[in-house]
Amino acid sequence: MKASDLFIKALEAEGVEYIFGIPGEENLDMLDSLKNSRIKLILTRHEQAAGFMAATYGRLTGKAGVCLSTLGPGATNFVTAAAYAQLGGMPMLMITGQKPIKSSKQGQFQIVDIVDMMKPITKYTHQISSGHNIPSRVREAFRLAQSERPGAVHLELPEDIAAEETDAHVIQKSQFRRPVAEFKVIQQAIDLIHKAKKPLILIGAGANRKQSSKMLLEFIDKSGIPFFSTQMGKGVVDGRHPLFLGNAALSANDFLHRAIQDADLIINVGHDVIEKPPFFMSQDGFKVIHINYLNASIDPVYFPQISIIGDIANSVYQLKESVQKQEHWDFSCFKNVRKHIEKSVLEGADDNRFPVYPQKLVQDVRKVMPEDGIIALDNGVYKIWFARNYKSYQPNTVLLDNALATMGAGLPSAMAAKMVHPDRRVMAICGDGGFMMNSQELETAVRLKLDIVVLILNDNAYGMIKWKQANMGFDNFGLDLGNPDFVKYADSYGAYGHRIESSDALIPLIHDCYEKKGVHLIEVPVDYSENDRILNNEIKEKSKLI
Ligand SMILES: Cc1ncc(C[n+]2csc(CCOP(=O)(O)OP(=O)(O)O)c2C)c(N)n1
Ligand SMILES: [Mg+2]
Repeated sequence: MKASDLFIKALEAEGVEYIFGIPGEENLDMLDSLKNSRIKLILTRHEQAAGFMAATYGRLTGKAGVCLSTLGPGATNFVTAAAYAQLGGMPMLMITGQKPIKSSKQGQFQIVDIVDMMKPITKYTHQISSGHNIPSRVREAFRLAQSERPGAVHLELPEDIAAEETDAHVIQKSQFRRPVAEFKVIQQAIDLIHKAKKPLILIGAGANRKQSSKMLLEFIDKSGIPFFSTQMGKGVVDGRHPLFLGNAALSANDFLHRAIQDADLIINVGHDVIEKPPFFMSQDGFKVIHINYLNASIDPVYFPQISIIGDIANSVYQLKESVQKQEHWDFSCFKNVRKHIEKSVLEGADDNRFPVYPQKLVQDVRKVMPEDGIIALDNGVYKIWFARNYKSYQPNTVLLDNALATMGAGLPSAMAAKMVHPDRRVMAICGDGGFMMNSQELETAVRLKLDIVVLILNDNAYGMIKWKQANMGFDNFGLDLGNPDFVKYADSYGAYGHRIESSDALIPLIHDCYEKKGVHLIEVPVDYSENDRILNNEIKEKSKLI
């Protein structure tokens, strides 16, 4: 068999549905092999977007998303997406081409050492130097990408290797179960939980990776211990639960941190330090029980006393079996904090000013999205408002990146989410800055006939950095930009462009867009004038009074 045919067969054996990317001449054997495969090639307009799509596919399915590029410039375009998958814990395989390695007449033209370049941003990077090794290398790449902690892997397939003949056979996936925690450590944890006066549960990104919602809900209901979530842990347990305190959108000085400071034990389910810390540990502060697939990485702000290592759902199940409500537990402060947060997240929901108030926008989006609707956020200051104020009802319905926190992933991740969940409403929410970093993918979305709505929050600036600039006492300088006419821009791609002229217009327009189907882009002028006052000052002052 031709080596590139075997490569595609190996991908099929892994259950691959799509390959996102842009082939170059070094991938032409592979492309030809793909012709007869059930795997669909999804051509994008930039490799970075293909990488974001593959990573999001992996994030939502647990199976590595696959993307393809040529050597040199195509492969270097994958770098940000690789880091996005690696830091975000999203399984993703990049396949890149290369000039022939046995003999080549092109000197060093376009040659970059891609395998070496990928080292710091992948779990595994390898050049395939013989057709014979394809089955084992592909299997190993998938195994590593998909095992905890999931991340990015890379295989380079040189042109001459792709074209050679091989008699190797595909290696089938092996069956395995995730290891589970030992009962002794569960008992130590239960002792600590029972002795604590004010235990508090934190739900982080790891709890969103596999199914752990059911067990967590049972643990929370049986123990009655209140909980909060990190930005990437949103939705694991319904945000409408009466014991849900809120979301750690800011790292410090929000209302929620009053509860965290009051706690003497945090039961951390699935957070690791790669996601922006929701709190900082100190020597004389609360204790932490770390529950995750892997042991905790120690950091100046994170040094848990007990680690329960193994399948999260099983660990939580074991805890649930043994936990008993304790008379001496005192949740009065947490309950008080919850009251303040519940009020605070709705503040501004009825503020009809135009340009639109971000707090109102968040609640409007909540109103139009069904329980299982997915919002995919790019990175900008609005991410804080959504993380803090938007209640998520189901796992993985808020796709945001608080690990690499890159701009540019909002639109591609929404597109991949719609491909994985064609029956759900999906919305991309981007700033004018982040949207323009991958706006060319509007063409891909139109070509794929995806039904998505893209909100562009327009402040004609890199607003997030303006907000930080103000927070740090710097003058307002260097962050304003100009924009295309977004309505015409969308129309020129064959998408539908809209601009709202009043705050009230947003909800009916979004419903219309979903009914009409197709790719809709809505420009929403936003009023960020109070970000600094509220996020940097008011919340801090008010939280001191709780
Ligand atoms: C690729 C990348 N470049 C730069 C940054 C730093 N950064 C974070 S948010 C931001 C501004 C975002 O602007 P915009 O998308 O317009 O959103 P806004 O905050 O204005 O709502 C910048 C420059 C980043 N996170 N990622
Ligand atoms: Mg902006």
